[in-house]
Amino acid sequence: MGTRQKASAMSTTRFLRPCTICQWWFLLPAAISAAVTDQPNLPNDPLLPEQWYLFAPDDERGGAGSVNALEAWEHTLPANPITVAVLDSGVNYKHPDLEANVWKNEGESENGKDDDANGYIDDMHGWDFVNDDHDPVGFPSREFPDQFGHGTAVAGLMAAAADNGIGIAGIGRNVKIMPLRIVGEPAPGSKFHAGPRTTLPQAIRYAIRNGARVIVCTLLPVGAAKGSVEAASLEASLREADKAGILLVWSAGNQGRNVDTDEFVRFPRFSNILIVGGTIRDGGLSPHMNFGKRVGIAAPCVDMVFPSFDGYSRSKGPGTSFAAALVAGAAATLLSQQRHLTPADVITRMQETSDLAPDMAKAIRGGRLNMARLLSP
Ligand SMILES: [Ca+2]
Ligand SMILES: [Ca+2]
Ligand SMILES: [Ca+2]
Repeated sequence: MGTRQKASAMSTTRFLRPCTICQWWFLLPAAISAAVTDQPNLPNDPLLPEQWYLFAPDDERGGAGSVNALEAWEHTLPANPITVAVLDSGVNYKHPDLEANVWKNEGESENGKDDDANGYIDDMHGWDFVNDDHDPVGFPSREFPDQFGHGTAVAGLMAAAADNGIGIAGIGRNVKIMPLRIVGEPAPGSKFHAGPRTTLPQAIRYAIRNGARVIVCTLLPVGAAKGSVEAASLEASLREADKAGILLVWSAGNQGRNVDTDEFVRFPRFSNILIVGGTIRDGGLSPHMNFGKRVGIAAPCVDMVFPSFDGYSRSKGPGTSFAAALVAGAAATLLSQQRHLTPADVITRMQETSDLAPDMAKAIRGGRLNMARLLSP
């Protein structure tokens, strides 16, 4: 990163730092072919065999740290979808593996008018709060290579279409993605550019007022001065989300530090917020990921394959963004089956059904996500 670019990045992200999930993503051709197992009931997505965390712990494709989504899906009935707002760098909602599961604003049509009078013109599929426009797709950016496709990865791990013969299977069932772009550079030629201090509370309010039951956010709140307008605005929006009964899934971050201390005291404290840590393939916590008693649960955060801006990418991680995406997908699946659950209920249920690896109880509050047990009748 050059000096000018660095300065620009600093100025827009001092309040929120992008999780560094992506060292750099290895871009793969759009059409990846892989051997698909002919096991009955297994979704036909060609990259599924690489999604190790979906398999049973005793399956050689899975391992001790997997969350057994395959078994969870057997217990999951088709249901009206739960909308999850993805507050991130944008989502390529036209990606062929995502488009079937993107939220659509039924009250809106593309005509230059705010048909549903929600304050946003032509917000068919969410909103770009960075550019203040109706297209939250984000865009590939040379200045922000680490944000390239970040939101698309999170959305895909959570809710890519399963059993559609392409790419991966998202972990969630009955889940819709609401793309809300809150961080990144302005589009070329755009005059408007808002930073995360502004966009985060706006996006939280949009999610609340447009039907999301879950919000997933993978950016760390660091450094909003206490008593500042920005801090007050965020606090007010978070209180509103808590009152509205919306589960907020927040990644713990990737600094290897204790979130109960120092700068992380700014992690908001509301009962609807679930902070997610990261585990590795053997099921233990990743030593590189943040921990602490405020971390409510952990989930796999390594060796991922996911939709990218124009195809699929792989990352070894580690990154709690991955883990947060998996937890948000599992939580939304649970809510689709038991719609009356409050965020606190969901958090308790996830913790009670989680698995404890050795020494995990000392480091975080919950254990590792066990999706099969979470969804078992
Ligand atoms: Ca509208
Ligand atoms: Ca319209
Ligand atoms: Ca797929």
